[in-house]
Amino acid sequence: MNSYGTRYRVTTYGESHGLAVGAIIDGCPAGHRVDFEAIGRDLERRRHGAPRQEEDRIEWLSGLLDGVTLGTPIAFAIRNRDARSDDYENLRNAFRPGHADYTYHRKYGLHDHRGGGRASARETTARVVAGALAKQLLHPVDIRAEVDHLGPERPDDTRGGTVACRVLGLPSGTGEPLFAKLSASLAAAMMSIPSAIGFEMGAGFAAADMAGSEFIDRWNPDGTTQTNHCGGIQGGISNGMPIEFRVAFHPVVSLPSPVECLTADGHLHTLSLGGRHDRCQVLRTPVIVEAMTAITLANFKL
Ligand code: EPS
Repeated sequence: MNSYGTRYRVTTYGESHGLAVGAIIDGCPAGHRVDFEAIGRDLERRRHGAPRQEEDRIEWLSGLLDGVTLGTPIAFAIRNRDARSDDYENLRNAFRPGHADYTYHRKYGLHDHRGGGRASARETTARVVAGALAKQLLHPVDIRAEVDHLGPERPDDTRGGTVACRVLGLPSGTGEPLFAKLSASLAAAMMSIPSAIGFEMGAGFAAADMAGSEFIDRWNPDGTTQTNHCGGIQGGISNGMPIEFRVAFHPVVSLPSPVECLTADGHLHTLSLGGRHDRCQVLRTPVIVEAMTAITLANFKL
């Protein structure tokens, strides 16, 4: 499944070391004048600090006339120009512990070993572009994510962390009861981001240890609440308070030091990994969280 959304449907394509990554966005309404600079700013936030030097220049292929959306599918491509596939030769038939390469191979019988292939963070460039456009459709709703916490820094190692996201100005009534709860939809969107390993709304896991009298968000007469332990969602539907959630990301599993890998024929070999991997990808992740939030909310809005 490479598509996300029904009304604002984003289909991403591309492997880390293929010709390009990109997406087709179907369902973007006609007549929207695209703010290309805002999209460029979000792409730069994602790119900044990446060990691989990609220009991330967007080629718009369809769906626009003079910078205005036509209501037809919007397709774009971002060429991969700095891939060094030879760096991955020793991973053609060997699997890093914890990497998607292994499960892709088990499922399909083959996988693109170059730079993580489809599982690479490179794919998230397409999400950020589609999300930056979705943000514009949601105006004046404001989506802000930032690094909340980082794991300890250790020499020659990677580290994870959490990203906190806040949505301001979302009217009450967004989300559907039961199976398309806004909370459930956001959880699915966040857990689709590479290396996501946890999701919590409002007080989240800490709510399990709170008494009911501590947890409840007491009313103000205008329907706002004095606290926001539920993260702005009651019964799966936004209540008009800020939407607040956090996403935990595990450390990058491509370690800088040699690691024991499993070969396709069942042997363990200690390998030094090539490739250029983030020591802490969490620093580049907030804009991806914002993008997946925007795409989710655009679907509900449309
Ligand atoms: C990645 C490995 C690296 C990262 C890449 C994600 O690629 P390479 O080894 O080909 O240099 O740079 O991320 C990006 C290129 C990007 O734009 O975020 C991986 O293992 O996921």
